[in-house]
Amino acid sequence: MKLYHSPQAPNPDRVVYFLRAKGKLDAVDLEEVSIMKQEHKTPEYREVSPFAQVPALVLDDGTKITESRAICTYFEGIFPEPNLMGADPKEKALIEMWDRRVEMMFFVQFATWFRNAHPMMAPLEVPQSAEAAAKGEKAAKKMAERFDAHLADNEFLAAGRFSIADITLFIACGFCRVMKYEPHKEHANLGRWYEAMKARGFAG
Ligand SMILES: N[C@@H](CCC(=O)N[C@@H](CS)C(=O)NCC(=O)O)C(=O)O
Repeated sequence: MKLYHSPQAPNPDRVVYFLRAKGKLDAVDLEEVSIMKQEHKTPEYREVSPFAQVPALVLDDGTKITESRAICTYFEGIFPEPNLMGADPKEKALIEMWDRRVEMMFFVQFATWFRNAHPMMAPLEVPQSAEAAAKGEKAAKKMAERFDAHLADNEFLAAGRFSIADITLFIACGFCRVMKYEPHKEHANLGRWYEAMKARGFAG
């Protein structure tokens, strides 16, 4: 199977880190797609990913899976160990709850800020909107405070153990650097958690 990815872009990185945490990065052929060169907008790549987004996974039978979390769900199914998405209904629900909070209430908000404010994104976000940027910034920073408060009493984000929710938050926090914003340096609990994730190297 082939995984289309863009190094340093957060959604593809999320999938690559997930697969690495499974110890299965060598199970896929990695093909790089440069977003900055707009390679994701070519007719050939749109055959793989009609919405022109990265990552995308193409299975050996030709099935195309886009959406980073859906790709992770597939990997979780074929590579069950170590479990990263929940082993029973309660864990699955708690992990999904936190993972969706990271994705929708933090990362999408941050991306709205970044895409609407960073000059590098001007060719991709047409037109950029200062108002949208300000709303995204405010919402993302508010959510970082909530993660920090949660991590005051919790070693991991969800279900008391390492999971996809930690991977998604780790990637998102690291990516915030592009706006000279490092939530893990502004919040002590988030900082302690971030260092623990780094030290762990996502070995599972
Ligand atoms: N919801 C999608 C989002 C994918 C996405 O937005 N990918 C970005 C890279 S991080 C992209 O392809 N951007 C291209 C563009 O905005 O033109 C997922 O989780 O896979």
